[in-house]
Amino acid sequence: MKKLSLPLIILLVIFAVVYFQSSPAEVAAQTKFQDESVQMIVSSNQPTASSMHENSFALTLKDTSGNPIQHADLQATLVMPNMYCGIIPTEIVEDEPGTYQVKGIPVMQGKWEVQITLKTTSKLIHVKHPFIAD
Ligand SMILES: [Cu+2]
Repeated sequence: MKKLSLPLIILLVIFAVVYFQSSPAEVAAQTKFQDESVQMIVSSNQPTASSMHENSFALTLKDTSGNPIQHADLQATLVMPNMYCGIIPTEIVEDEPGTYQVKGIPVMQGKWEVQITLKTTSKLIHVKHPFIAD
């Protein structure tokens, strides 16, 4: 068996590093938030969103004891960071106790965020869930 040459090995290592860095945390399939009263998980329901089509995101809300938070005062918009192409409204439906579906249409390809605001009795919580639209 032929030995791999050192330059080839170095190249392979560089490719591996670049490859693993190309799936950065900023497009993670899930965004988790937790503070002293609330835990929120936001998940993309599709690996890559489709621009000009409706896409959805599942949002689960629990208190710190793990009980679902129902009828939450939630708002969410779709926004492209660093662009001025508009703030896209979403529809939010609670389909199971404490589980909400956020639906909206990203109007162009690129990097987007679902920007979520949860209003509790004591404060506003802001969570950003990044996603990519093709
Ligand atoms: Cu844009």
